[in-house]
Amino acid sequence: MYTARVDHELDAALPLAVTRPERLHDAMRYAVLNGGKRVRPLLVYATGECLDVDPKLLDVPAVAIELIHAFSLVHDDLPAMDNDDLRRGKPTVHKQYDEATAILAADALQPLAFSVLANIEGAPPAAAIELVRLITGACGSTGMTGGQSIDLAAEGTALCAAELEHMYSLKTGALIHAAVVSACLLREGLTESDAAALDRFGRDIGIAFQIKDDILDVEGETHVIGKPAGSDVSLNKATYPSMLGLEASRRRCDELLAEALASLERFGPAAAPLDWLARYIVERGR
Ligand code: GRG
Repeated sequence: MYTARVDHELDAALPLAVTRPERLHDAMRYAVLNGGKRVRPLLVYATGECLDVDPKLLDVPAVAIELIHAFSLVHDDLPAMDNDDLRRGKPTVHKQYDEATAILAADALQPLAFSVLANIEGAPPAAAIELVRLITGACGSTGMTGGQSIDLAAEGTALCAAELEHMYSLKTGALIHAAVVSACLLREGLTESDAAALDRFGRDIGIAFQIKDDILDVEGETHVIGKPAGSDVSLNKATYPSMLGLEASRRRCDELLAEALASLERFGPAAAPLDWLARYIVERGR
């Protein structure tokens, strides 16, 4: 239900493909609306449900965060980065269009995300500013972009578990954590201890998400995961399975899941959607 909701909101937020420049807008829509599990928006809605936040308000960070996620995937697939031809079972944006269009489409998705945040209605102005602060932090040089930089620099080198988890917490975890915290920012009167529990939940599940992504790169099949299986090995990436083995990777995922679920206990049945999503993140097949 929330997947259909965010898809509808994303569609409405994106410029129409018939609006000039048509090719750029078409590429932006392709980058965002070509499938995708929508895990980050689902985390926004599930956290909001846990805290009884109006879903209309949650649409705003859900859309903004998914637009930034789509931007990051377009850049991640470029020849200068992972040089992938397949994403979500379809040609990557630079393969479907061309490299310049892919770069520009990604460039335009980021300001669109922040304009969505700036135009939030029905929340105190301070909440909009807090959301911008949270999400700029999550995608900047000490968040996702920094993590990607560390990841690229680590190709062909050996990292220990702590270094890997630091990289994962930035590259992948920062935006996932921001999805959870964004809903907290929209809940007036949230106690510090509830906020801290959800903060821990977001951090644990963000790192688990990337370890599971690494496991799927080793064990998954291209037609199921929708991107080339084994690409981490071909790129000589420093990953959890390559450094510590599959068994240790699975164990660490399970530990992080257990910690994440423990953080939810205080919320009782209201946290059922978050509980489900956390399990999905470590048990998914794609
Ligand atoms: C966006 C500010 C900004 C910078 C870009 C290129 C880059 C810097 C960062 C790359 C970060 C990246 C691609 C991390 C990997 C995260 C990951 C596991 C992505 C796959 O997410 P899923 O499985 O994908 O949720 P779907 O297709 O389901 O949406």
